[in-house]
Amino acid sequence: MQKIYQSILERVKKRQRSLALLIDPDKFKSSAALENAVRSDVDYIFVGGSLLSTGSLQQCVEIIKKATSTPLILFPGSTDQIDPHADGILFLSLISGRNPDNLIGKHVVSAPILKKTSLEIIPTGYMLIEGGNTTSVAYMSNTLPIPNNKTDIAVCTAMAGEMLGLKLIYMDTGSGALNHVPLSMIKNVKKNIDVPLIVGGGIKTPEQAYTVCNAGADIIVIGTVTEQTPEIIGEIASAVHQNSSHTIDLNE
Ligand code: 1GP
Repeated sequence: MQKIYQSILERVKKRQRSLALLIDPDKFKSSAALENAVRSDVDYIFVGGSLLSTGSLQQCVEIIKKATSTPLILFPGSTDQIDPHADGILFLSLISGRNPDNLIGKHVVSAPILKKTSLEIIPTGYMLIEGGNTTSVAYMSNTLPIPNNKTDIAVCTAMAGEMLGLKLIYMDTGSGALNHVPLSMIKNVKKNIDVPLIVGGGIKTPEQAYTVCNAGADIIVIGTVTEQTPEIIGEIASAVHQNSSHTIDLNE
């Protein structure tokens, strides 16, 4: 039973935009972001990072599960970021890149581990978009992000991902990116796919969250800004949920 994915589909059907909070176990030093998330109606919590050096994924998952029943979804940067106590996992194919390890190699390694868990596995086409600086994910994945003015490449990549059977498309400029994914790119990708669209990276204000949703993102992901200013989570959640009643004009 694909409970999380079904909830995403239902929210998309009702035109409800969703907010996901990304928690990087390395940066999870205080629970301020988590406390704000619990208070602020965050819809999903993602946990993971491009590189874990000091933090403990297991400890992080345990603390979050104790604090909230919000669906906890692993967003793994590597095959060792699997914890059976989470609710689900984005099974990521880095389709914007040409690194075979991120297209199939790591999946082969993690498949037998995942098979032994009851994690909901959500096949996700992950697309890295150039966001104004070199992010950890671009460096660690050894892939080239799609240039932010190459909307046609982004659209064709997303369409191919959907045709391959991936259930979500996640466009990301990477954690700590200077810029979020361009609005015109979001609009064009959204127009050309039917699966839900996640957009993350470089979203720092409620206004940006609103416009990114308005451009066509079904779920937006925020991380870095919440590590610096945890109290902004409530304002961003309001902006995202306020957008839910708004009818998106994809022809704008
Ligand atoms: C990164 O999309 C997430 O994968 C969140 O990015 O940390 O820049 O908010 P930020």
